[in-house]
This record gives sequence, C-alpha cells and structure tokens, in this order.
Amino acid sequence: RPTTTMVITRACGVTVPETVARHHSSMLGPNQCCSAATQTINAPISTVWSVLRRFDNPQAYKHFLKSCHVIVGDGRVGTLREVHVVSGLPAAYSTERLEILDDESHVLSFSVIGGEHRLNNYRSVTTLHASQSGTGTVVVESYVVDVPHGNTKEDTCVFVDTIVRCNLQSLAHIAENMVK
Ligand code: A9S
Repeated sequence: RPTTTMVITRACGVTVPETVARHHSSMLGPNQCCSAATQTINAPISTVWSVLRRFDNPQAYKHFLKSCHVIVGDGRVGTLREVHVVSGLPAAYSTERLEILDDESHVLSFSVIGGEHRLNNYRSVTTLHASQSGTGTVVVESYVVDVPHGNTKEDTCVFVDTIVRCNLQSLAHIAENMVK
C-alpha cells in the first residue's frame, strides 16, 4: 500500500497536489472568468497559516483593505465579515462569507456575497503546500468571478490578478519577518 499519493493535477492554470485540486477547480458560468497565482514563502506552513486563517483580520496582509468587521460568527465556516476598501479603487466595501477553513489540509475559501464593488460572485480558494526544500511554503490561490458589465474576461483577470499577487507578496513579507 503506497504511503504517499502526491499525484499532481493541473487546476485553473497551476499545478497542485491532487489532495487539494478539487478545491481549485470549479464550474465556470458563461460570463465568469478564473485564474490562479502562486507564491513561494521562506517560512513554515504553520507560520503562513497562522496569518491566513484569521478571517477576522484580512487587513493584516491585504493592503487594499482599511478595516474589517465581523458581522456574525466566531471565525468558523459561515462567519460573515464586512471589509472596507482604501480610497482609489472602484469599490467601497465588500461582504464576505467564510466557506472553507481546514486547519489540517491548510485550505481557506471565502465568497463575496454583497457590497459596493464590481466583483460579483467572487470566490477564492487558497491552499498551502510544503516547498521542494521542505522548509518553506508554496501558496496557491485561485478564484472565479463574474465578468462585470462592460468589461472583458481579460480586463477582469488583469485587475483581480494584480490584487491577488499584491496580497500574496505581502503575506510572504509578513510571514518571513515572523521567522527572522
Ligand atoms: O480580497 C481578496 O482576497 C481578493 C480580492 C480580489 C478582493 C477584491 C476587493 O475586496 C477589492 C480589493 C475591494 C477590489 C473586492 C471584493 C472588489 C474590488 O473591486
């Protein structure tokens, strides 16, 4: 009986272990787009996870957010938060629901359920993996979102990819500073 099943599958443009691939694959509607980003971090999974898992404190690493208030819930699945956005973005606030929080597999997912912005039905999944060297972390974040009226899939992915990449770079800096 094999002890490891590290089968690698492509999901939404990135290669991830089969154990989490299903989380990164979702059905796309006709007017939706999806993409994914990865980030290597020189810090253990436990350190990265300790920052990522805090659904009540996304502004710790998401610099486009200026505040977050939990509306209902205690940080488990179903918790709702309202995040307010810094000025300069085509958005004011967003209401978001925690969909998955798996402390064993290191999977977090949230969906956007309302607010004042253009990213309707946004849903992302973030998973953590051991890096090749074994001492670091690889983060994979994929998302699906409706293409806003008047925009193309390409425009939408460029906009969202920019935000996601900024967030992952910031997560890397914070986690790396925690282990220095
Ligand atoms: O928060 C995330 O993890 C990712 C994204 C893409 C968040 C986007 C955002 O919060 C803004 C930053 C405000 C940009 C939403 C929901 C809409 C925006 O227009």
